This record gives sequence, structure tokens and C-alpha cells, in this order.
Amino acid sequence: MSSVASDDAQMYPKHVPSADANNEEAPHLWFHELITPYDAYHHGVRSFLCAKQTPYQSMAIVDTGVYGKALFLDGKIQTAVKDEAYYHEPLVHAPALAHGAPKSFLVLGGADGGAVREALRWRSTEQVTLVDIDGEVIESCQEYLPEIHRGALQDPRVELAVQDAAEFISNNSSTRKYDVVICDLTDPMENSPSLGLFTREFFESLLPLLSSSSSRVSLQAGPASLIENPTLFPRICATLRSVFAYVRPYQIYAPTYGSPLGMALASSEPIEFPQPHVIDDKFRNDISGDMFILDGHSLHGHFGVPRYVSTAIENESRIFTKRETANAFGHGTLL
Ligand code: SPD
Repeated sequence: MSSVASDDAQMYPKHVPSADANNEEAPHLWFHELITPYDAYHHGVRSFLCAKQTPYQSMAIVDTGVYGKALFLDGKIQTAVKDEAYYHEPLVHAPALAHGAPKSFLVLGGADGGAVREALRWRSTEQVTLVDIDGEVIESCQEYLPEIHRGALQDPRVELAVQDAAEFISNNSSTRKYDVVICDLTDPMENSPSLGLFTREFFESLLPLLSSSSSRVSLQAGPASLIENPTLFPRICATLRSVFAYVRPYQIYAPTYGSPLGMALASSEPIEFPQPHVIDDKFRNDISGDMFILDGHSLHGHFGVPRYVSTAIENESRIFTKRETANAFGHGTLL
């Protein structure tokens, strides 16, 4: 089946930093993103494409120079053109591969369209529902970040709901079924629209929407370097374990996040992956276009989390609930 998204997969951006950007003078404006109370990542601003306060969050889309155009929400970088594949490929293809032949995807969050784009690359995909609370972020990403969405939201297989994810789930729990559910959310910080979506109650609410025991859920789960935040990733995994029989943590490294980011897969049946050469064949046969980050070996590598991290995850028993929500640190300001 031909589609806007699969055709555009051929135009995958190359990871070649702009020579111009490297020779430019230092920018005068910076996003100052606190990673811990003592550590910050400064993202230089070459130019502003758009900046506004929406009803839910502050948003800016800026040219960051070497990493290209990037989306910031509440001052924290969400995705950048040059390294977004380090995030979107593992977030989408790990659960899809663990399912085997997904026909339906539910993407919660993901206003930039990168996760939807990757879901559409599976030849088995018949339907993708994107649910994001913030229509203004979706519209701005459509206008200013075509390199990320690559027309994915115009694909006839895609349905868009501008709605709170919890409300969408509760309104559709008896009518909709999905093979893969992807939580492509902002960090669960105080006052973040995503805070309630990292709780046991929310994970439980997903169960009726899963099409079968082969369904898989994936999510970004906070810093995997437990030095920055020793409890967030382990507690999100423990919260998933309180709902799903099988949970597998993994990690990615996208340079603009400053440190490794945890992800997790959850399912009611064991989550296994074939041998690397089998994955390579499957990617070649079942997915349109070339992968940038993933092949069989790198996919397995993502699941090799450091020993102290996997030990902390195994030993964690505290969970997040509506009454006791997550505690992601961090905020950004413009300097
Ligand atoms: N700490 C950064 C986590 C970013 C999560 N959201 C990314 C959205 C990309 N579609």
C-alpha cells in the first residue's frame, strides 16, 4: 500500500551536523534545561519559528543549530529533527516487533507525529489513532516540523482525536481494540498534562482496549541514569508490573536529552524477540523504508540495561497511583 508516510520514509534525514552551525558564533539565546538541581543542558537558539502559551503548556519550536529544529514544551526539549529517530524507532518498533504483525496502533501524546509516522511503516498497519490533548501543539508541529511528521497525519489510515488521553480511553473502552498502545508522553512533572498517565489506574484503564494477549504497550519512562532520578524509572516499571504480568525495561540514548532515557514494554504474555538476523529479515520484509537506528543487534542492545538499573527495577515495589503521582524533576527557562 502506498502512502504519504511510507513514500517519505525514503527522505530520512541524515545525521550530518550542519557545517555552518559549527562555524557560527555562539547564540545569544539559550534554553536552560535543568536535568538535576545541579546540572543543566543548554540548547542554543538560532531562530524562533513559533512560541506560545497553550491552555496546557508553553510551547516553542526553534532552530537549535546542529540538532536542527526542535520542539520544547514547558522549556524541556521533546524532539529534534536530527536525533528524533533515536527515540521514535525504539518506542514504536520494539512493541510492534514483539507483537509480530500489528494492524492497529493507539498513540497517546505524540503531537509531533513522529510515532505515528513510524507506526505507518509497518505493512500490516491498517489503523493508527493519535490522541493528544493539545491541538495547538499538533497544529504548530504540522506547520513547522514536517521533517518529523512527514505527512503522517494526512495518511488515510490515521484518525486524530484532540482529547485528554484518559477521557478518550474511558469513552472508548468498550468499542475500540488495539494491537499496540504507545504512550509518547512528556515527563510526569508536577502540573504536566501527562502526570495522571503514569499511574496504576491509567494503566488498568488500557486493558479493555487491548485486542488480545499479543497486544503490547510501550512508554517512555524517565531517565535511565538513576543518578539523576533514582526512583522514577524503577517505580514506573513497578507500576506497570502491578497491572501487566510481563514488563521489560529498555533504554535509548538521544543526545538532545542529555542522558539515557528509560522505556518499558508491558504485556499480559511473555515479551520475546527473535534472533538478530531474524529481526533484520523482518524489518526488511515487513517495514517500508530503511531504519536509521534499529537493526537486530541494536534492538537487543536497547534491552541490555546496566546491572544497577535492572537491579533497582527488580527491587522496586512502590507504585504510582492517582493519590501518589510520579515525581519527574526538571524545568526549562529561556536565558
Ligand atoms: N525528557 C524528555 C522526554 C521526551 C518525551 N516526549 C518526546 C515526544 C516525542 N514525540
